[in-house]
Amino acid sequence: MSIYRPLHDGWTLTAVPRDAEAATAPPGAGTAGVAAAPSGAAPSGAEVAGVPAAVPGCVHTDLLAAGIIDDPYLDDNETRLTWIGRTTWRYETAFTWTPDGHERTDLVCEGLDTVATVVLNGVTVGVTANQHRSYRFPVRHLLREGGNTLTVVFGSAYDYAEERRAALGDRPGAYAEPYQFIRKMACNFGWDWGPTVVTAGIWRPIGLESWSGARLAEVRPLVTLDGTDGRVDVHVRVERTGEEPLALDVAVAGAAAQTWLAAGERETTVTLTVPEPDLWWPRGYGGQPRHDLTVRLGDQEWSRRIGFRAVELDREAFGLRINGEPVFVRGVNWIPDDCFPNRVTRERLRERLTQAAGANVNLLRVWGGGLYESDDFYDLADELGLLVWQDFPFACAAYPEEEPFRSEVEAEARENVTRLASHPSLVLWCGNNENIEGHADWGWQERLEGRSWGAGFYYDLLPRVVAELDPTRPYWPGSPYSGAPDLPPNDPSRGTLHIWDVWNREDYTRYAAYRPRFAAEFGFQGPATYATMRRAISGELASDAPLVLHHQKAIDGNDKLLRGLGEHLPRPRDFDDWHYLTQLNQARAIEFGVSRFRALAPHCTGSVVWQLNDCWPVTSWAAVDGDGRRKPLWYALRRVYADRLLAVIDGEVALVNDSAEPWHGELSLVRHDVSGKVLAEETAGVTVAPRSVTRLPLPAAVADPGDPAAELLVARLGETRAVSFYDEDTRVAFPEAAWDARAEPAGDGYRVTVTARTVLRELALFPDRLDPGARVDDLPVTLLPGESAVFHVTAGNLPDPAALTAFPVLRCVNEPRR
Ligand code: BMA
Repeated sequence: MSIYRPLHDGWTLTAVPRDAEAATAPPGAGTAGVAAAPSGAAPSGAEVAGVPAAVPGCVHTDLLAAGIIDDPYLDDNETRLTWIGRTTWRYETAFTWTPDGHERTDLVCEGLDTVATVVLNGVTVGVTANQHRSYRFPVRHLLREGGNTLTVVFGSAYDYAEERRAALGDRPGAYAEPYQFIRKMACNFGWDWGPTVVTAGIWRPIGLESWSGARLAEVRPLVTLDGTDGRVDVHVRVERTGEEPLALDVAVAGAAAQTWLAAGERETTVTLTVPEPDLWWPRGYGGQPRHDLTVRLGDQEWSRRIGFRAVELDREAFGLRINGEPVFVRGVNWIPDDCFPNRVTRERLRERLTQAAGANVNLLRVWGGGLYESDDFYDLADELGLLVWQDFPFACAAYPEEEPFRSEVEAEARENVTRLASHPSLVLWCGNNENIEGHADWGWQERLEGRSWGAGFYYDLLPRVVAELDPTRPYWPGSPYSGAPDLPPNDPSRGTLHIWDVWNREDYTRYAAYRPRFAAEFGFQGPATYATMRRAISGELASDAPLVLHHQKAIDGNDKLLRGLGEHLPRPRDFDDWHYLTQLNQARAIEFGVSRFRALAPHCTGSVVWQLNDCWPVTSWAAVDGDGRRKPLWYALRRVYADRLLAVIDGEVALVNDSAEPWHGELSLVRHDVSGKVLAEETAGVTVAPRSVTRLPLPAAVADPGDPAAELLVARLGETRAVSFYDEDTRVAFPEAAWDARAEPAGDGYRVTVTARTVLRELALFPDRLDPGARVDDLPVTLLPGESAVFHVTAGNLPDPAALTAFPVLRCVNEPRR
């Protein structure tokens, strides 16, 4: 019998004054001569003492809850909070304990962020410095009947990292912060979409586990297919205090086996075969059946839901095959959903992953500047059929390979490869984000002067760990990467590609010049939704207002937003224009890129848009903003990642059918003038085979406009419709928009019907302008005269529904000038 008791109550938080640190700080967290002075106005340790603390939690959220700091996500409060990351923090609690008759009691820490000294009743039981690991300390001999005290002292992450940097020599990175010198979520130190909020705290559960005789220490199920049979090799490790034989029972989907561990044995493998199980598939390819796999040792039970499926990676094309079928990846990059990951609940993950699935996404790439995510994350991905590509947590820097990092990296990799082995969604381990590219292309080699940069991790240690512990999953050394260390890593013709010249320098039409095998990152910024900006920023909202600029972390971000409008959209005259047009342009840019990459299948095998989500309210590349609201890009992703895509590309119609059924029907191509008059019409019967792309040249009558500035093309096949113009919007002679609109209560919100009297370019509705809780089902839509659009708005309460049909809620590109 084992007993688990969480220790989540009664914690307090105290800032340890600098002069008291020597006595409490762990080795390596000293301050001697390396730490810069705190840059914010720092309350002294005496000012923050005995504050009630949440466990799991972190210092920032505790101080916020206690009213000691302002919300780091609002205005520019971030700038006044730097001292937190430079302070030593003490968490303490007291608890009573009575001997429970067990031989062993362990203190189990599932996550300590990061430089921690764990002290029980005055005795140090552990000194740790890795947020990505869990720890277990045998403490039975230290526990007292009656009152006990548990203290966890967190040294400053900055002090630790800066000291390591001084000892090992500096290494280049994309940011001036020392994130590569500590095993902690890198983006906590600030990123080009994230604030600098260097956390500390007991960020995952902590508790006491008592047991006798033996304990199930580790279960690592490796699931493969053997022909049409499912096979699972269950690797089990036990920890034991005695030598009596131990019975182990393993069962899944009607198959079961018992095995015995003899005296002295601590590890065994049990193989179960399940004849012809229903297979687990990514969404769009089949169902996600899962089976309970249980492992029993005495009265201890470990159980996870596994899915039978096989993964292969074609290393030339970077093509994923699931159960033998090539899968075109319609992906998004995932960053930590909050700078304070303790706030990311299962409900929030469900909402976010459901948003990904709702945008017709089939893969999430967990980016290397973040975390190995929680069990909930992968469990939800399993359930929703979202494939997961997991980066090891290394990003955008040269990383030292010396101790303690070599041992820490090996330990965290072993733990997480084991922890995540049961999840069918997890299909790829990747060594890092952009570190191989940085080393090859960003001038790092000269600056390194021969110092280690992480190559030993990406080419040796990590692939060894994956091959040993989980040979069922492919490993790829980094992204971008071309398949061999001596090849240029960001070569479009091999492996994975990151495209960043668009956004940084080029017009988005440059996506058309790429023929990637696999586009693993490309993105374009847009501001957060209005309601999110309004919540996060006080005072005037103007694109160049200082507080608005504080929520833009990319170099020259707002200049790039404006430059990116190019000739595609008019110049904004005010904040409302800026907000609408730059959001729209973000959506267009990505729609432009993704439709081209999909049309290149099977030469191109995947597109992973940068990025799905945000960690706070910010102007960024995200489709869903920091408050969880969907930006126009989200709706664009849903269209451009749909199973069936119709796009007019360079004088051709591309018909992408990524479904299991053929797509046939009559393709209609109609050339109109901007008044709606039909100028030419062509039709053709088409059949697009399942999982294939057909490209048809446009017939001359619809390919060549009489006047490119005054005409447009409507292509239609079945339910799918695409409107394209022959010229950029800024050159099209649009009539001034006119429409009839009405809003009426419907269901749990309103139905807004808009009937066009003129062409309406990119008609969109932004109900969050009226009520932060209001959402619209779709946007934008381009209408021809006489056509109608019906928007469904979900909203609690709108005092004046007619506002749904007026500026700035309802807008289009050719709306009347105000
Ligand atoms: C890539 C990513 C991130 C970054 C993004 C936008 O480099 O890997 O590091 O946030 O581009 O610049």
